[in-house]
Amino acid sequence: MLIQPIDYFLVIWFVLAAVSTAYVAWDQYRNNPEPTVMKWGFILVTVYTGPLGLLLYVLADKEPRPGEHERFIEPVWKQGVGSTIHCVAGDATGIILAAAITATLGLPMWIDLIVEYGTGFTFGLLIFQSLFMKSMMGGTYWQNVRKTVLPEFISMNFMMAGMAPVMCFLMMGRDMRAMEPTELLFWGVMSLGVMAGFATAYPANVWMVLRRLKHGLMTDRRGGSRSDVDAQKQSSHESGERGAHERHGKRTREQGGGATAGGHHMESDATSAQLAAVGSVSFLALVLGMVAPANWVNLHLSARDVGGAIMPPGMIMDRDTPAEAMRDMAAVDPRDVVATYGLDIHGGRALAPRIEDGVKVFDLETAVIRWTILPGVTVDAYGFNSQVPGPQLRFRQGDRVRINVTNRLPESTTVHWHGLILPNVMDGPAHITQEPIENGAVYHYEFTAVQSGTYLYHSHDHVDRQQALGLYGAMIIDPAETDPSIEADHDYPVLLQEWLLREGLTYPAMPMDGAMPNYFTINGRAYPATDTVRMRVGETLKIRFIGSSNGFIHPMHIHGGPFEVVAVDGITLQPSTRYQADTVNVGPGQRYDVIWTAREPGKWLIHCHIGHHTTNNNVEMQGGGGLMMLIEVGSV
Ligand SMILES: [Cu+2]
Repeated sequence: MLIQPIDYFLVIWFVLAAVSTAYVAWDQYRNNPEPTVMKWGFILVTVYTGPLGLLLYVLADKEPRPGEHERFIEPVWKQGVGSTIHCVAGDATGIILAAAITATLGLPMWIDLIVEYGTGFTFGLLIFQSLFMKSMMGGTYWQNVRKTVLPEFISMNFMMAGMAPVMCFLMMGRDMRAMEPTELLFWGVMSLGVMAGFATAYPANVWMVLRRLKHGLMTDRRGGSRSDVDAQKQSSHESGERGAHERHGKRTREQGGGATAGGHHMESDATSAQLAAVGSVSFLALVLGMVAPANWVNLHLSARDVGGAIMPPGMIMDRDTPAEAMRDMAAVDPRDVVATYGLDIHGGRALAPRIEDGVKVFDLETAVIRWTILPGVTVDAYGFNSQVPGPQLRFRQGDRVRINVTNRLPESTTVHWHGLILPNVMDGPAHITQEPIENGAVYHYEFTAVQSGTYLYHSHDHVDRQQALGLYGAMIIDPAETDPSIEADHDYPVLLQEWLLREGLTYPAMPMDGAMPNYFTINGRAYPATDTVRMRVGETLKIRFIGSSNGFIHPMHIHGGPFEVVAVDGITLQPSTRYQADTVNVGPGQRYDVIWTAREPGKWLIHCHIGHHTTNNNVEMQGGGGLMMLIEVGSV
């Protein structure tokens, strides 16, 4: 599935690459007078570089009109292209094959790079360079391998110097789907890497062609004629006439039987000092290209470690950012979403228990859902029973309660019953009191409610990620004996949350670089999509503020006069310790039960007093956004 704009671009790119390759292959075999190995060089490079490969082919190699190939390919820049093509065809094939294999094996990136260099060098040397040379020069295969080691070394070094940084920075950049050979992005990065490698290898190839260390392009006519530019120049000198491609062609054929002395004497005029200098610089470039990225990205990680994570824009990722941190902060994969819910579906709906042998049984199931927080704005959330917040669990003090938790997330989870006195093994922290619930598994939590009041439940595995993505819900325990002094005409829980939604992807919001939230919800909705409580003058409203949010404190304020704080963290305050306030700081995990009296008719606000938390993506809509809701009071 395509989940980012770049994916659509890549589809178009690869269609163009396929068309370009088909054309180059067709034209090479149908029209172009060239040795087979060179035909394949252009075909492969066009596979990797798409329309750019086609461009190079048409501008530098494709015979413009019958009989013109020999003269057409003469310019040095074209010879340089040809030389780079047969280097890149082999090297890139080796590098890309190695990258796909090492990624699948889950090897760390720094090992990938070394394996890629080795494979690229081997492919280039043993396949393209040596075969190419052999077809040009004759001689045995191994003689040619020996002869081409140095040119291949220089060319491959420069090629990798260009390709390695592209791979490191893009594969381990924001969108690490680029690490996965199953993703288009991986192949896109490979293509871009080959283009960079081509560009960095090109100057050295031009030099090597000039110094006759390498061959560039050449002509191979059907019926035995064969020449390259060197041979042609020679023959032109001899005959005083150019373009006679048939004339000297037979020579190379004739000496093909193993003679080491080639028909056109490929002898380089490069001095040892020049070779040493170019070789050294190429090696330095290689080292720089392979090592420098380690200053910025963590090359110890493998494709498997990062699992195709897409990181939030602005997250600081450096050379020692652990893979676990990346996975926790990564976007929810839209491909994991199993269902989409609109504004007509509310979160925190009361879940009726079934009674089994006197036990109140609740079933909770986690899943990845698309949840609407505003008209036209959805988050990819982790939900209990496909809602955000999870369903409200309500039971009575003294009840025996069993909660079956089934996990359908792409990762393990657990549930913690926040604030409750219960057996340790039922408490929920992953790896501390229980093994995490893996995907598809069920865990049975069972306890007797000894307390009463306002509580919450939430994930206690990868908490920073899972709770931030929606795994929380209210747990309301009614006292065994009702206490009229803490009851009100209306009862409304307020579960707070922060969200980070960018470019269509949902990241767990956290108080850290790059993860700061831009949407805020009360009961899974941002204002103006939040509920409105309707009541009449003289009536009372019990608001249960629940700090289900993951990393931020919200000073929750109610307009229209003070309220009375009657319970804190589920504990009912003695009448003498209850107090009046108009704002309570609701921190993560905290609960405040407050009773507000409707004194005057009108629209009264409940909102967070941090201005930014009452905006939607920094925009105020209809007077606000985010953590805001209305109490609409009618006259008596
Ligand atoms: Cu706030």
